[in-house]
Amino acid sequence: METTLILVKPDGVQRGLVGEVIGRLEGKGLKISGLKMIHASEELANKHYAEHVGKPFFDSLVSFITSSPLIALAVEGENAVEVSRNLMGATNPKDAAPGTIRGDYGLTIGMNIIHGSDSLESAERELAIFFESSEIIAYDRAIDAWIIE
Ligand code: D4T
Repeated sequence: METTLILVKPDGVQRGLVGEVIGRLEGKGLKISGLKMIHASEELANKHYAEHVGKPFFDSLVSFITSSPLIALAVEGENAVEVSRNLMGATNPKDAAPGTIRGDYGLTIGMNIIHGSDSLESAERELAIFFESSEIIAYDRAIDAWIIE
């Protein structure tokens, strides 16, 4: 079973899309195993976006992600990384397919509503940035008997 990091970015929180995003993740069958609101510091943003240091959009990315609170989610399920990336849609909302979160709600790449780890390795690294291990909670859901073969 995989666990991935999902962020509802500041634009998603400001636009009242937190429930919509969580609803889509839960509706798909994924399980929330951690959830918190954070107003990200510059230090946390630099850590999370370390792979983008030096890119032309880095400064605006950090300033955007630290501009207002975000929601961090630990999301668990079979193939959770790939499944949640598919629900999100392409990085640039203009290219994201209708029916995906970015395809339905986004317009520009700088405000693309949601982040999801792009691999299991990234998920492990990013979950450790946003959560203490005690904040990710293992529990059973009765409904999983009707979701997972
Ligand atoms: P995140 O990391 O937000 O889930 O997005 P992706 O995994 O889909 O895309 P990414 O890492 O390539 O980009 C991270 C973040 O930077 C913003 N961005 C990206 C931007 O503002 N301008 C750009 O040209 C690119 C490539 C959007 C997402």
